[in-house]
Amino acid sequence: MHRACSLQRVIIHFDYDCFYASVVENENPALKSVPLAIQQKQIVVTCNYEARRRGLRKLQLITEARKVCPEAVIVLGEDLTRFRDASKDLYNFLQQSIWSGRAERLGFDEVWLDCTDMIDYNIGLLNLNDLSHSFFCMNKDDPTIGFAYDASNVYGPTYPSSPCPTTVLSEQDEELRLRFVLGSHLARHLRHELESQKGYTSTVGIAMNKLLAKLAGNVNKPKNQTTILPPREPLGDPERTVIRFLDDHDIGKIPGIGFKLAQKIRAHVLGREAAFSEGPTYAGTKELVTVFDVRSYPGMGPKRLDEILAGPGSFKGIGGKIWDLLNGMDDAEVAKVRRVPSQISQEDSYMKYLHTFEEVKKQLHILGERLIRRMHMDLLEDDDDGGGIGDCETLRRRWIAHPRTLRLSTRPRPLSGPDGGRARASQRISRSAPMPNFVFNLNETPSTLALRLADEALVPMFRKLHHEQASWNLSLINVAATNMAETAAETKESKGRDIGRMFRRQDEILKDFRVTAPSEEVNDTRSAIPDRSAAQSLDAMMAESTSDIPVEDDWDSEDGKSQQLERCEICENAIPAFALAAHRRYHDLSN
Ligand code: DCP
Ligand code: MG
Ligand code: MG
Repeated sequence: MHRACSLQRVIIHFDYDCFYASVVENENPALKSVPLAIQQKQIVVTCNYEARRRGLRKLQLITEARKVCPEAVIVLGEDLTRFRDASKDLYNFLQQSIWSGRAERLGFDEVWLDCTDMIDYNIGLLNLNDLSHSFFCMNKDDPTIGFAYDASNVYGPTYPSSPCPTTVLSEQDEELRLRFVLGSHLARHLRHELESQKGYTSTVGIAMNKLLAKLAGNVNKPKNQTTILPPREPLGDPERTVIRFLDDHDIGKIPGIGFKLAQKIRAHVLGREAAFSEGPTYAGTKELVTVFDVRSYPGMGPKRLDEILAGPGSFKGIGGKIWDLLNGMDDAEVAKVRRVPSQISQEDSYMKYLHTFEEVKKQLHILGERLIRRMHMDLLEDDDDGGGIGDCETLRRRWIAHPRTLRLSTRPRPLSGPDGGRARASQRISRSAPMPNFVFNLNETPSTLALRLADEALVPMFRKLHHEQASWNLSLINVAATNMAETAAETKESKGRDIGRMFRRQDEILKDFRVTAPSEEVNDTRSAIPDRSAAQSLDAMMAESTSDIPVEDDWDSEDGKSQQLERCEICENAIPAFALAAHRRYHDLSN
């Protein structure tokens, strides 16, 4: 993207306050006024602000938390369903409020919105002689939808926190400032709507790119927002404010610079390995190496960074990319709203052997059922033009996408080395097969379908992967629905190509999958889905793979490119960066 253009973007970044705790509070409002902690394994993954006031912290051990605040209510948060659903609901709410279709989720509790077009439009509506009585239009088709605001002032905290009295803004900066004034009011409005309609408070950053919007949000937490404003002086350097803002940040805090990259850069600047906190906190580095330290290090630049960061896992141009980030430049687009996830998967990890075949089968059934339930949540929508006369009480749902492939992956646990030490962690192995059509049958319960799925597909796949007869030592089993074939829809986000034709065909294609009423009759759905030849037998499609499967993007990690994954040194799993600290503690505890 052209630089001048990227300077004009207005990006808003949301991070929900105490997300998991807020989800639990919204289910049970009585918990709002008491200290509340959410437990996963032996760790407090988050806690509400009442608990934080009493000394509880995120990623604290439960034992510590009980000592610090014995009166805290501790709720188990290992089943992620409620958090995932709330996350999706909030995301849908936010993405529907904006126009660009660019709304990107990171993990469960962060969303970027590209609001450039809304700001452009509303700048055009301003009466420059009476800015304090402005109206922000939220719907081009209905000029009455929106909110009144004072465009002569920014809303909420800013960076820099107060304008330098002697600075005269250039005309370009004046224009830019006005855009962010509008951005700040839009952010306030969206935060307010999210709170009043959905019950969630959030912390928001408003800036000209994704990197800065995300970091800006951290400046004032919780229930607040921060806007990065011009001036970008001195000496007319357009990036000046941005650089000042970034300079104090620890290098590891910059999104896009993960733990390993940060350690390499620190080692270079310090001239030795940088020590990092060990034990159960693993919070990061003990030694602060700031963006300023790196940027001002003699000879530092894209080329030097390329040299420092070369090695496994690095990519061509990494030096330039990281250098841009250190200078506040990030041309990455906010990803477009996706109607369906690229894949859905369910997995579980196991600390103990699965001894008997019955145990394996039980796990496959459990995972299969979770997968089908997930497919129902993510891939079904109400069929508006469905029910006919007299049919209004019947909920009709239709599939908006069909995963064509079922994949089973396992991760065998390696034997320990001859010295008793831990051997190198092993890789996942997997098998894929066509998704059996019966899983799309909505007249059967997920549990019944999952029994059949386990018997007819997952067990045979498992047998192909593991020839042993008993005592499987697996650290993980994952079942996934992949290779989505999207059904067309009217939404602008839909990828369906010939929408009209696909709509006409949809009735025919999906008639067997419609639910009209619970029925005794089980449809034979075998030949109803197109693009799958009956000749493709399970065996013929099974392809063994011994290569490591990267953690692929699904609805939860939305866009694999933006979700920072880091590899755990102990089990070598790819873990979202935000969860790595807790994940390492999990290993500590299980040793
Ligand atoms: N989470 C987790 N494991 C981690 C970190 C976070 O399971 N190591 C979960 C719990 C959090 C949610 O992700 O509620 C979002 O993470 P945040 O870091 O944004 O934390 P919170 O939203 O809970 O708190 P804050 O108000 O500081 O944003
Ligand atoms: Mg967060
Ligand atoms: Mg949060």
